[in-house]
Amino acid sequence: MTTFELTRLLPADHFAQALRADVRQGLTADAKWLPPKWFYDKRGSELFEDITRLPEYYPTRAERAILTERAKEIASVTRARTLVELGSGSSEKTRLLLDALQSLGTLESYVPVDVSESALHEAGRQLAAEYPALAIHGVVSDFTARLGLPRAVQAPKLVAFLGGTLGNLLPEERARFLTALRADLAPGDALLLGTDLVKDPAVLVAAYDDAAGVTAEFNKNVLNVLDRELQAGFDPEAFEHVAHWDAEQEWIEMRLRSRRAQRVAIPALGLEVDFAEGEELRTEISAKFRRDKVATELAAASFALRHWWTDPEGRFGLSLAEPV
Ligand code: AVJ
Repeated sequence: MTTFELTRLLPADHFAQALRADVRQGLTADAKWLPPKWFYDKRGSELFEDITRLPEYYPTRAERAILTERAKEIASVTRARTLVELGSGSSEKTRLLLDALQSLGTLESYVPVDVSESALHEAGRQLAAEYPALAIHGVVSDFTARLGLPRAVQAPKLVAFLGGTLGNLLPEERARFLTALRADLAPGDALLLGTDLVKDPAVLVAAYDDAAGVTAEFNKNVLNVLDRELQAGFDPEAFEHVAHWDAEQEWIEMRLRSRRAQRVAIPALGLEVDFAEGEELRTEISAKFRRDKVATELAAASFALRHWWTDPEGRFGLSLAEPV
């Protein structure tokens, strides 16, 4: 019999408080910025799903191709009883891992962890119907703040962090995140990590500035979130979507560029924010990796890279690492 339960690890007002703190900090900084996690309200999560189907946005398809090819091997190497998925979103690629672990016969429970309660509900409901033997325990959490896995998860566990979301963190945030994650793993557990790879900048920029304008809408949606949650006065159309390749840092930066000089009120924070014409607000970095960089960052957090797979075109990397 399927069980589906949902745990909120954070106090009820965590997201409201964190949003306020982030917006105050980011929009009063000299170079304005917002953390990408605020993209993902219901509309933002839907827009991201649309992005994954765009012809220009290759990472989802490339990662799925690797998982299709390697799921069986991942299952037999890890023999996981629990699959934990960080930033699970719609849990779409998860089925490949669930199927492989279920065929092997080791899998007992699935623990999706996400900031979006609506995405967890939706995915949990569907997966519960598809996997009647599986215990599903959704966790609403902010894994950039704390991971906080339910204590009771059966070992060995496989923690999957897919899609390239690690790249949304700055290098020092990645180091902190991987170290905290490592502390939650024991010998025999494993980490499955998806990372987008450095490639032709034109291909990268197109993936973040698609012809249909879906990514532009996704980017501007963060302003709708601020308008709704903080009664802010942003007009999303007063900003232009920008996708910039930073060749030195090897990351894509998404920005919102003010089309004109404007002052935006954020009453919930008692704040008025001035934008000069052409001023840019950074909304996301999406770092691109090379194998060596992944191995080095993992090693710095006491993980050993055991397997490294890419899609046939070498666009995306999937790592299987163990605690050491
Ligand atoms: C879900 C974080 C992996 O960085 O490629 C897609 C989000 N941003 N298009 C990424 C995103 C713009 C995506 N991740």
